[in-house]
Amino acid sequence: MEVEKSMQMMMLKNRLGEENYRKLNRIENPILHQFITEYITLCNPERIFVRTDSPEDIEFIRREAIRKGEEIKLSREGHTAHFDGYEDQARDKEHTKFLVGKNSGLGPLINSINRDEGLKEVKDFLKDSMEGHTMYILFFSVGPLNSEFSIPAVQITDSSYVAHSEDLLYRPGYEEFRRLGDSDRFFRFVHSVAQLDYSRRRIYIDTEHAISYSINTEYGGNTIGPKKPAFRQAIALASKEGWLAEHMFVMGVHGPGGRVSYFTGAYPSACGKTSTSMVGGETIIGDDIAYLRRKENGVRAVNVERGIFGIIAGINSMDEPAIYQTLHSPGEIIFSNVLVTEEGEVYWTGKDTEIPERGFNHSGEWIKGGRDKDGNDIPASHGNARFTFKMNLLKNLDRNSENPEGVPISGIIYGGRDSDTSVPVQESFNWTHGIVTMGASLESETTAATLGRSGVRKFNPMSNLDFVSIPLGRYIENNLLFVRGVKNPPLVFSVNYFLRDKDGNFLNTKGDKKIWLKWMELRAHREVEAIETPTGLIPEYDDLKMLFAKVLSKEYAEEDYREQFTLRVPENLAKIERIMKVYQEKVNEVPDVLFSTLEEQRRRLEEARDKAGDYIAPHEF
Ligand code: SPV
Ligand code: MN
Repeated sequence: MEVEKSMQMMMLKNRLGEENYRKLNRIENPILHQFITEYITLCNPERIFVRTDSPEDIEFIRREAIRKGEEIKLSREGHTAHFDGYEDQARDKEHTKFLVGKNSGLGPLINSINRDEGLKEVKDFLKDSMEGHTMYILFFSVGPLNSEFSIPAVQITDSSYVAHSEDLLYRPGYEEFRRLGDSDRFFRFVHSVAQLDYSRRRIYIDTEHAISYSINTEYGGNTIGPKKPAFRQAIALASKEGWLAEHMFVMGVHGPGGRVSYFTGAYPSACGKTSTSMVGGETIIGDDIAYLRRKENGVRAVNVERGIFGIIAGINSMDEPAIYQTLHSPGEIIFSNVLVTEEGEVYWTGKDTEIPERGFNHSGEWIKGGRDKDGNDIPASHGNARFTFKMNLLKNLDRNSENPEGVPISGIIYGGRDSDTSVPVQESFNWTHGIVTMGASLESETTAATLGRSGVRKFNPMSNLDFVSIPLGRYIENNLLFVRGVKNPPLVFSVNYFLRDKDGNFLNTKGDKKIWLKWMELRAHREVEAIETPTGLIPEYDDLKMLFAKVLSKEYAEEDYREQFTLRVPENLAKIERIMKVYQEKVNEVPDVLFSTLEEQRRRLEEARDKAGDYIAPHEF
């Protein structure tokens, strides 16, 4: 054993060189050394760079990204642009799989592959994949520094763009690893751009060994280890250890008298998650992933990130002035897959300036009206073009964003997208009712912006279907049991920003979400009453009228209230039907209480319909 260990260290010294060897050796963890040795041998890089938390090392990565052309400098100080391949613009769901043994119980909604088969495939692809490349070895803390919530992570990658993005998005973890000693409780990520052969793009997740692999891709959602790969690992680890990893923002909603109440929120893509977390006047902690722990006095949460990898399309100076301003100020920002002009300016779809005549984008040289090889219009910027920055560029960053103890959570919000079913905001009767009928029943309608037919409802429990790495029923059960014995569990709410009238017009404006947040904040302190309906507790008109006037200086008509908060019984019954069917047919280990809770909701809806008809206005309750 000792001989083996010293052989390994000798090999490391040879490959790493004096300086990098010294950096690695300052972390005394044979499990880490063994992991790194294995992938140096397999990937066979030309050079290796070990990144500590020092400013010089971080600066080195920034310069590498420019030197190698993975990023180009833009006209503003600190701004760079990166392009992913034309066919590499989003998460590759088809080729993202969990490596599993026999009887994993993951069921038909979760992609998996036999571990031996998957490992063989990905290791074949990784063999010599870094020939001629530099391997970066990076350390992060997934979560705040010095925090019980956080998990150390090591990333191996040959992309300086990925390494740079990770520096903006995650807290540095070299010193955390030094403190960790020889523990094996850390996440491992192996990424190689290899030959960027998209037919061999793979994202494989092995939760048993806490290793995630990603190859032949650059897009952040596939490659940035501490983001979605870590999230999938965290769901499995949390299930073992009794906490929750959730696809949630964390934000502070500011109530009367300077009070701040914290909320988390899970919304599927394109349902308003990032824009809610950045609503003007409130403060943000995070926009994507939260870890939650139960404490005697309630639930606390942290943001696992320190930056935002956000969709840029549609950001304009009118609707989102704060972020628009940030994107036009000096500061370290990576723009990915936007249009870059000759002057080094950027343009994206929905920006409120003229579309440039020409520029450079993910398709290469671009001219207005240009078409791809299949004759399709190439938009100036991709619909999934993004910005990446550290949140300290934002003026509305919450003062508790780095708190190692997290923040106390007053409410959890589940945000779906439906045109005809759920009211704009409602509170559940209790935790179980909320988890079952709001979280586990979350759906999102496809929009014209996504491929395929619009208006199709996609089942997406807790907005987590792409990430759950354990049997889905067990994951729901973990959520149900989470607050057992907790004195002040968070309230559970649902929101729907996309309700329409018979003619297809939206019933709310973008700004209304701020009112729903303020109402939830008052509910968390029991400062307003609510009306009990079969699906949950809805606001009283007078309270909303007061909030619209105070917060938005707007008149809120009683007619609007009535239309927005009318209970739509047939649509709600149809939804229960759909959700029941999915859980009966496609999900393993479903807790009984899920079915009984949906059944009770069905009975309440039917009784209400018998008394008051299909469409029931709030004053009838
Ligand atoms: C999401 O799609 O949920 C994102 C972007 O947050 S990605 O990093 O691609 O996952
Ligand atoms: Mn996300």
